Amino acid sequence: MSKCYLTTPIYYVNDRPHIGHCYTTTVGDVAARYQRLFGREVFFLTGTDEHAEKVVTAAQEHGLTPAQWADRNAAEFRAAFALLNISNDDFIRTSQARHIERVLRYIAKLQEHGDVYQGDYTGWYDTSQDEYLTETVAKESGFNSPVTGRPLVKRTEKNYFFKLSAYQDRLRKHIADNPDFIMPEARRNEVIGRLDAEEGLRDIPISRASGGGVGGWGIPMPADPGHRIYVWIDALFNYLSVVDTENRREFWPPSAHFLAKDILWFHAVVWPCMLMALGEPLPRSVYAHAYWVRDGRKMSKSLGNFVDLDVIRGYVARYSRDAFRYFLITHGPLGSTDADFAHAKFVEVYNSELANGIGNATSRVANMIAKYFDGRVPDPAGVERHREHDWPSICRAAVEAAIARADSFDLRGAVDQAVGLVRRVDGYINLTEPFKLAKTIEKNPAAKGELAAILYHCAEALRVASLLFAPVIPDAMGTLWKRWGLAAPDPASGDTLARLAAWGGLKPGTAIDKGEAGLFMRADPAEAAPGPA
Ligand code: ME8
Repeated sequence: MSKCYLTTPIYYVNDRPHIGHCYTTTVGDVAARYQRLFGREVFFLTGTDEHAEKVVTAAQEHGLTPAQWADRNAAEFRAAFALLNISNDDFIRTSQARHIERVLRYIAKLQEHGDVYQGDYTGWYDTSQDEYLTETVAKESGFNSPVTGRPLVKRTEKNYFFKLSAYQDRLRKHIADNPDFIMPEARRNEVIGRLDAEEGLRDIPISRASGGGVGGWGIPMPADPGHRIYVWIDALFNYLSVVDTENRREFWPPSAHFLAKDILWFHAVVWPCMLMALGEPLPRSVYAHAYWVRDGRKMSKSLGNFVDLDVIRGYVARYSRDAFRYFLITHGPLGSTDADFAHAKFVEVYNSELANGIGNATSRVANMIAKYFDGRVPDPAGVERHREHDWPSICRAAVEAAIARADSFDLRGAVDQAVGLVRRVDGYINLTEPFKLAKTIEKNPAAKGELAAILYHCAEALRVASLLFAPVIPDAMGTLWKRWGLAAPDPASGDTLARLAAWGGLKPGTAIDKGEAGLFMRADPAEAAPGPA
């Protein structure tokens, strides 16, 4: 079985999770669920980044040790991901021994090979992001953090350096030769533009003098406890450390690292060069999506407009976790443009695509099967009608398109294939009017066969649609399968999409339960957004 390794950033534990963190992890989750459904063996990783200076500061403000503060917030991240039904295979915390041991080994290896050396470093430091910026970037942003707007600080440190400069040419060639290495294309062009504009990559500091505010927090440099490994270097290694074990090694290299544009440089430039120095194959793709904004403005603490965990809980409680996932995936910033989180839009999408879409179509078809066929899947045999609706081909094309889209991480494109099938089923019902046909059966018994064929095609097409919906709305599709007497796909026993989606999976005679209520109840657009905001 082919292997697929997917990752999210590991998130800082100075604060609680918000929609941005939940978004990237949901993107990773949906991509992972599609890949499992396609029959690949998936390892999906998320976790927390704990050795940042801002974790120490936040802990102090709360009268706790950094470890206590990290424990508390790491638990919040886990809870947020459980709330959203995230199917990660592991959760890495950089404070764990399994990670620390391996980071020490990687650094030692880089030192042995001469890729890490000691020297002085002076540069513009962004304390809010824990990173040094190049002179060009610092100047461009008016010597303020391009992310948070806080003033940059000029710092000089005795440091260990990584020879980034030595890998520049190889990196450029790799980016040029592999169009999918940095996605989407706009981001790739940005990285290429910056690489070309810079006077050449400078070597980067990978350590911090321990006195520099970090205290005892962070991983000490091998054989030099006076220095601690710079949090970003420590963090990037998580992707390797987690699978650098006997039974997970084959997952390397990752199929994709998912992240947002704020941290693309680290992932598309620094990380691959470190991997080259370690002699490791490079990730196939680094996928950097855009940002969630709110009502047209950047989400930030000072504006108080974050969609935070409490707001997310409110949405999940009122509309279901499936509905929240669906909105993130279909209306989020997966491409290169930012996406607005607006309540009115959420309700509109929920009603039109979930309640009135897959929810209504499955109820409508199940109700007619209940009424006209005693709740048993009718037998379509021997009836040929509406040849222009070649349902097996229509479904096959939708499945193929969904696979192609999901493989290139166009998750909305993949789920849109399911939405498209539902629309076609609705259109087919309006065209064939089975409810009118049912009234003619008494006079014309042949109409019964036609009715059976129409409803069978509708139900079977919806079954195929449900498979394509499942990675995004797994709870609702699980409910549907139970009602319709279908087993949930079990990829481990060879249930791949290609096999499951083959026409005819719904067996005539199977009992269909129409359920107490539709899969998604219609929402009231006039109701205020779930708080607290
Ligand atoms: O950068 N819209 O952690 P972090 C969309 N620890 N996504 C957003 C977002 C928004 N408004 N805000 C945040 C770090 N994100 C490092 C990463 S990885 C080796 C180390 C998401 O807690 C997005 O994925 O600041 C972004 O890249 C990430 O959160 C930053 O999380």
